[in-house]
Formats: sequence, structure tokens, C-alpha cells
Amino acid sequence: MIQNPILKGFCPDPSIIRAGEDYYIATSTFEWWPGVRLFHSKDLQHWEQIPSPLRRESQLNLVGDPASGGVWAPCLSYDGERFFLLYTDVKTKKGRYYNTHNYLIHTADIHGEWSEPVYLNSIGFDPSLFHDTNGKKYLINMVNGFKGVLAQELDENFKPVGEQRKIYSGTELGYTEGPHMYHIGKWYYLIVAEGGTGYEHCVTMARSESLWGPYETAPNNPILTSDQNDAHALQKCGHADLVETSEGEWYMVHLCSRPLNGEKWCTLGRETAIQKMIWDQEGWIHLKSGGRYAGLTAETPTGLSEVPLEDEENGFYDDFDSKILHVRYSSPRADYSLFADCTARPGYLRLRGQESLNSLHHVSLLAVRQQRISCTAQTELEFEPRSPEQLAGLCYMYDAMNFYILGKTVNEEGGAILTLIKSDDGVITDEMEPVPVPAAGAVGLRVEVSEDGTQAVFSYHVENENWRRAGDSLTTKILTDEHCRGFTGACFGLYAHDMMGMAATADFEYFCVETREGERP
Ligand code: 6LW
Repeated sequence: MIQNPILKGFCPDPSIIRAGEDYYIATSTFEWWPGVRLFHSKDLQHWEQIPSPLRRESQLNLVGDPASGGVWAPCLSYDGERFFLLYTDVKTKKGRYYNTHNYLIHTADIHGEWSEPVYLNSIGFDPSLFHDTNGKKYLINMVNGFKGVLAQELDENFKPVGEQRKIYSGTELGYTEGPHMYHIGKWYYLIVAEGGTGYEHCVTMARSESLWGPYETAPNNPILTSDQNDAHALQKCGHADLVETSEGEWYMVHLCSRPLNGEKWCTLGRETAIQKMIWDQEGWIHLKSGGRYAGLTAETPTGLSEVPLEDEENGFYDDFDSKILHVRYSSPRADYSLFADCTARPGYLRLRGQESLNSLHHVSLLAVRQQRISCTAQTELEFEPRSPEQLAGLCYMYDAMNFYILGKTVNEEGGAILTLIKSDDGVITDEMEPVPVPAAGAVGLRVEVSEDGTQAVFSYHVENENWRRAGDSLTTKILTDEHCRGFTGACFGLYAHDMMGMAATADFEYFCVETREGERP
């Protein structure tokens, strides 16, 4: 059986393709650089992250983008020769007007470099590319304000041409978004997400004999939704995409969430799960397991041998011995190579301090997403600050307004101290009395997330002393989608700021995130 979620922690809006014997999923990254996470699998069960497609500033500039703006809902597709990726860069998402710029990039080698972007339009978010069986390509476009789904042909340079027609208005479930089109047999099938990307989220299917409609909604609609009464089930299920295996079986990947302890709080943000599907005699698709609720497990595909890849779930350890930073790292808005370096001091990561974490511009934070409800992140820091405006340490954070930092700085008298701060919706408070530490030498920094995921305890150690607890147990509620009204998920990160603009550097000897056994699911 395949255990869900298949992509754990901050991996929403999955788009899946098969290219020969290989399967790929793209997920949203929002304000995090590089843009779009890509995963590769041979068996739909084991997934390995591969380099992101948006790694050049000419393709994506997120500086100044709001939290949970930036890259929304990528659409990955393959026409037998080239891979295509459509994505939105969301510049504003508060207030009445959303500014959502849609682009297309392509490549012949999904593991290599991608093209410069082709600008498509700014009509809505979640653009998707449909390759019809006659070789034509169409842009399938939701309209801002949830005003339905448009289709428009693309020319040979992938520019929209010709008539733009509204083909579907959605159902009474509302918030129609995330469209994906398939031409299977005589039918054009359209899948959309509806209900809004929260606890009412679901997957709607409709079909027509013509791309241009009229579309009839599936009689069993929605084809996937969530059971809000079962605290252990996957919640917020929606935003889906279909794939056919090389053996002719069908699977659907979809967004889901795992709230903590039956509460409606998700530190892991929205994640990706997979379900086996079957077609009925009337030509509608259903969950193979029956009903409309997502399974915590899915039947393994017939005929695909298991190919375990690098196992994401056994935690993460980086000794910074490699000169190239691990594919799992992300940084807020700007490329981490602008401030993070593993060559200056071999065996260490050196961060050059810039603006503070609440900035939407140039922040020196190298992060990995939280993938398990319960885990421990740990590092060792060497940093010799000269001013209270300089700080470096370990972060457990959600976005620019919501985070914890255990870090080293100096007090007004110039004495080195450790400080633990909380930012809750931008309000910063001290969470412990400053702890004097030696001006030079290494300090260990750690954060442990409780078994139920609701509490975090920071600790530190200096020289050969034992670990000591820093402050009280802290709530993780401030690092959830619900509290932050966000779309991402909690992350652990190594951080440095120098608000004097002197680019003070901090060295980290290692960074690890250990996960606990036996966590559900
Ligand atoms: C995404 C939309 C959605 O673009 O949430 O769940 C938005 N669905 O389709 C952000 O992830």
C-alpha cells in the first residue's frame, strides 16, 4: 500500500505527469525561492525532490511579494518531447484586487535548465496547459473573482491566440479554481477544485464532447471531499490532477492537510496525497476505495516495481561538506546563493546577514520545510556579533510575521547573549531572559516539537556543557495556515541578520532535522 500523504509538509496544489516510466509532481512554493518544487518517482510511492525549474531571476522575481503570494499552483505537462510548466506569480492577494501574472516555461530535460518565461496573461491564477490529441495546445484559465474557467488556443510560440471562451462556470460549491483538462476517448474531462482551499475543499469533475462545452458536471460530484468528523482522516482534500500509469491504471494526486490533535490547526500546511481511481461504465471516474473520502493508504500500482529513492522521511542531516547546497533548501523571495556559501570556510555554511526576518525583501534564511508533525531541528553556530542589530541563530517559522528565533546577539553593553523571540502576527516579544554566552566559540541551538505537534521547546548548549532549556514551552499555533491565514507551512531555518548593513557573517557547522518514529499516519 502507498502511505498518504506522499509529499509531507508544505507541498500543495500537486500537478502530476508521466513521461515513459517516470512520474513527476510539481507543487507550489509561494514566496519561497527557488520557485516550484519538483519530485520524481518510478512507482508513485517513493518520491525524490529534483532541482526546481525556476532558479533564475529572469524567470522569477519574488522580492516584495506578500507572504503566501508568489508562485501558486503550477501545472506540469509533457507532449512527448518537451516538458511544460505554467505558474502564477501572485503580487497581491489582499483586498479586492488580485494581481496574478501567468507564465509558461519549457524544457526537453526536466532534470536540467528550463527556458525563459513566456508571459501568458494576468486574468486569474492556476493556469493550466492542455495538449489536445490533435496536437493543438490550449491555455485553461480560471478567472479572478472565481468567475469561471476560460479556454484559449496557444500558437507555436506558446502565446495565447484567437478567441478566449468561458467553458465552465463551476457548481454551487463555488470558488472554482485549479482546472486541468484531459481528452480521453470521446470526452473532454475537466477537473476543478471547489469549495475554497480550506476544510470545505473538494474536487469537481465535468465533461463535454467538445472542448468548448457545454460541460455536464459528474452525477456523483464532488468526486473527492473531506470527512470533517474524523480527526485522523486527511482534511481539506481538493485541488487534484489525474495520471494514467504505463499499465493503464489511473491515479489522482490531491491536496490534503493533517490538523493537529483534532484541532483545526495545521503546522505542516497543505500536503500531497494520492488515490487509485477507476472508471465506471458511464465514463465517470471514482475513488477505487469507494465513496468520496480520501484514503490514508492507496493501492500500489500493478506492474510497477518498487524503486525506493532517497528517503525524505528519515530526516535530514547536512554537514555542509558539499560545496553545493542541498536541493531541499529554500530561502524567502531571493536566491540563497546571494547570502549563503559553503566554500568560504570548508565544512561550514556561512550566512551573510542582511535584513531582519519580517522584511519582504532581502532576508538571509536557509530553510527546510517541516515534514513531520513531531521532530527536532538542531545546529551549531559560531558568530561574533558587535552590535544588538546583528543576530544569528535557529528559526522555527511560518512567514515574515510569524516565527520563533533562538539566536546570538549582544546587549547594549556589548556582552554576548542568547535571545529567544517570538513574532506573532508581527508583534515581537522576548520569550526568555537573555542568557550570557562566551563572545567566541560554538553554541548549539535546538528546537524540539512535541509528539502531538502543538508545542515547541528550544534549548542551547555552550562548549562541553549539557543542553539547557531556553524559555517555556511555546505554542506552534502561530505557525499554522489557520493562524497566519497562509498557504505554506512551518519551516526550520538557519538565519542571520545585520541591520547595520555591515554584512556580519555567521557560520553553522551542521543542520539536522530528526523525525520521530511512530507518528500518525
Ligand atoms: C491555489 C488554488 C488553491 O492557487 O489554493 O487549493 C491556491 N487551491 O488552486 C494557493 O495554493
